[in-house]
Order: sequence, then C-alpha cells, then structure tokens
Amino acid sequence: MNKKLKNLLLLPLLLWAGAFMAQPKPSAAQLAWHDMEFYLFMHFGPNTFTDKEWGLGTEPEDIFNPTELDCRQWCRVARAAGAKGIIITAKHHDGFCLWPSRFSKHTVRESKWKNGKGDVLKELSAACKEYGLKFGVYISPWDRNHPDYGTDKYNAVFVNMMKELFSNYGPIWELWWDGANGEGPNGKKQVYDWALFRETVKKLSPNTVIFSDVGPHIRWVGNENGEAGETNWNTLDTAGFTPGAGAPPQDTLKKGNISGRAWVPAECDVSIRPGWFYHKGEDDKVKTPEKLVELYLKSVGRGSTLLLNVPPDRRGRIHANDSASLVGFNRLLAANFVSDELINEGPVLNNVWAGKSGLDNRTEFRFSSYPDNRPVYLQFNFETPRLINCVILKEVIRYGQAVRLLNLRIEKKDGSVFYRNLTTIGHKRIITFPAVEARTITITVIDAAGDVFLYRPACYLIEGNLTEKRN
Ligand code: FUL
Repeated sequence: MNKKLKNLLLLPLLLWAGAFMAQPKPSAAQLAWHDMEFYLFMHFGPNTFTDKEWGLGTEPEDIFNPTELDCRQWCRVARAAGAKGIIITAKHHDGFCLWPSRFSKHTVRESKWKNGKGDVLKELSAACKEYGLKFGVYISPWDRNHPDYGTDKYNAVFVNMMKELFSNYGPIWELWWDGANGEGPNGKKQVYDWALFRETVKKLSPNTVIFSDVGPHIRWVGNENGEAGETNWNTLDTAGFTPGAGAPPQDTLKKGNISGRAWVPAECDVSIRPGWFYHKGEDDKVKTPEKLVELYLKSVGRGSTLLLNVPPDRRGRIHANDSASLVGFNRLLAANFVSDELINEGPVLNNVWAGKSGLDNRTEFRFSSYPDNRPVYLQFNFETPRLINCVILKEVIRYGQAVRLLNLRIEKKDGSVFYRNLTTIGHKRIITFPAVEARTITITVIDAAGDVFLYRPACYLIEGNLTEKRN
C-alpha cells in the first residue's frame, strides 16, 4: 500500500483515538463518590426552632436549644437506611454556625445550649467515624447575619471558616456550596471569590469533592425533586458559568453536556419531607418507602447519586416517622435486588471483548467495533425463560462515559419482543418495565463516543408496584 494512502486510512483512526484519549474521566475521589450512591442530608439550625425555611439572620442565638441532641442516633438511622454518609448544614443562609467559629458572633457558643460549650460538628464528625459513615459539610456562602457580608472582607471570613472546618472536623468527604446569593444585613449582595474558595479547599484537603451548581467536582441536578435526566451526562461545560445566578439552565444541569469538557456528575438532593428543615406540621407528610424507591430509581438508577434530606427535630433526634420510612426503604431494596437472574448465564458476544476486571472481580465487557460502525452486541440466552422486569447496566466509568445510544432487546417466551432505546448509562442505569418472560436479552451499542466498557449486566424480578410508571 502506498504510504500516502496508508496515512490517509490511519487518519480517522488516529482522530478517533485522540478524541477518546481526551475524553474526561473521573478522579479517584469522584469515582469513590459515585460508588457512595446514597447518603443523607441534614438541615438543622435556628430554622428548626422557628419553623422557618430561610432564617433572617436576626434570630437570637438562644433559640437554638436542642433538648436531647444525639448525633449517634442520626448515624444509627443512616446505617439502618443503607446510607453511606451524612452532610450537615454547618451554616445555612441565616449565618448561624453549628460550631463555635472564631470568625462569627452568631454561633452555638452564643447560645444557651450546653451553656455555650456545645459543638454539633464535633459530635457528628466523631459519631460518623464511630459508625463508619463519611462526613460532609454544607456551608452557605450567603450569610444574612455576618456584618462583613457584602464587602471584600467577607471572602476572607468564608475562607477562614472553611479552614476551621477542615482543621478541626476533617476528613471532610464532600463540601456543599449552596448557590443562593441574596442580600446581607447591610442590604448588599456579596461578590464571591469562587477561585479563592476552590484553591483554599484544594490546598487544605485535595481529596474533598466540592459540590456547587457547576462543580468543580459535583454539580446540582437542576431540581429539588430527586430526579436526574433519563439522559444524564457526567460531563459538563463550565467555562463562563458560576454557581447561583450564573449557572447553566436547569435542564442542562439535569442532563449534562454530551462531549462536555469536564467530569462534573450530577447529585440529586431532595427532602424526605416537604421542607428542608423539621416542621412538626409535616410529621405526617414523610415520604413512604415506596416513594423513596421511586426516587432511588430516578437518581441512582440514572447514573446520579441520591442525597436524601432527613432533618433532625427540636430534640436533636430523627423523628420516628422518618426513621421508619428509611428502614422500610432499605428493606425494599434488599428484598428486591437479591437474586440476579443472569448470574449463571454465559453471554454470546459479537465484537465484544470479555475480560476480568482487577476491580472487585466483576466481569467487564469491552465493545469496540468503532470505527467501522458495525453494531456490536452482548447476548444472554436463558435455557428456561425467566420472568423479569428490571435490567441494570453499568459503564466502567473509570474509562469515561461513552454510550450515546444503546438498545435493550428482550425476546419473550411467546416470540414477541420488548425493546427500549437508552441514551446514557454512566455509573448505573436501572431500567424497569412490565414483567416479561424473557428467553433472550440482547444489549446492542448503537452509538458511542469511543470504546464502551460495561460491567456484566444484571436482571431482576422486583415488586410490580416499584417499577417506573411511564406515560
Ligand atoms: C437551597 C437552599 O436555599 C435551601 O434552603 C436548601 O438548603 C437547599 C438544599 O438548597 O439552595
């Protein structure tokens, strides 16, 4: 073959390889974060005692006075729910600090709780260690109390507060920056120095994953209903955007950007009750275990994570209704996702490579027909048909996210066919459908950003009322 022709033929391959190499991939900290899947949020502070959602910042400190604070009980509830960590509102928009910060005069120290000697972060970080849970912190940049808010000085105050958090309560696994930005006590809005904030955390704790509307490590999903997009890219274009008013449109946050430049996966934050803070009037409005499974399918089941808010009450304990619902939720998951029907089936492969992963000994499959664009598939044949209504697919995301279009085809016992086209897979995709007696399951990659790496799929028969309702 002449050299020119050879080069010409090689060019598309090189371009493709280049594009694949340049694909964003998660950092080790982000990979570990994806595997956390489900963890709790706890909104706690003056609002718990005033029945508000957004405090004004003028509440007297004495208002904060939990009668039986027990962070170990929070952790026991989290464990019983199957959650892997807890993120606490160390400071909400009202500016009240749940730790005795040296950079504020509006803290637990100024309250009569434990004669000003209490420290919620100290108790919770210790309890999380004891119970093997990750500890995360929400700290609102918006501060309706701090006298420096709205001036340049406040950026340094915020940095100093974060320094206290990392030095006294670490390791902090996830740090949560709320995007809300309103006026402070002097009527001015703050111009946040986001770059300084990011640099500070990077220096203090390089393994902490930072959440904000636009990352840098985790993005908001664009809604507070616990729902990721059915198309959910872990990649996002963040150039020119900031958290808060400068964030991309909510629909973009829900779906991410195909071929986005940075790995900034979505996290679904939602409350078990209508409000974020505890309100007695909502004791009978706690989401049911079944509703929580629905949220799990719409978040974790769409490649995102579920950050479920469970607000402690005025005693400083999780209310019995919330804890009963969480236990029920965990039971439903455990009872429904136990026996993988595919476990003993050998796959038929077409242009798919099968291999053993070094990680967890799970089998990985590599689809690599590109660039000649022949469809490739992975097929499982059941000797005796099995009744199923749920298939779980997972990309091996340490190589990036590649699937753009995939077809799931199930040939039924009666010869008819059920199929579903899916766009993204990512960390985990749980697909539910009305039960079918499956004879053959075929997974075909139709379009991808490069080589596709999938873990061995799994399939289940779950309780019919838990399957996703589709219009
Ligand atoms: C929002 C806040 O304004 C809410 O109060 C709550 O903390 C929620 C998680 O984020 O931006």
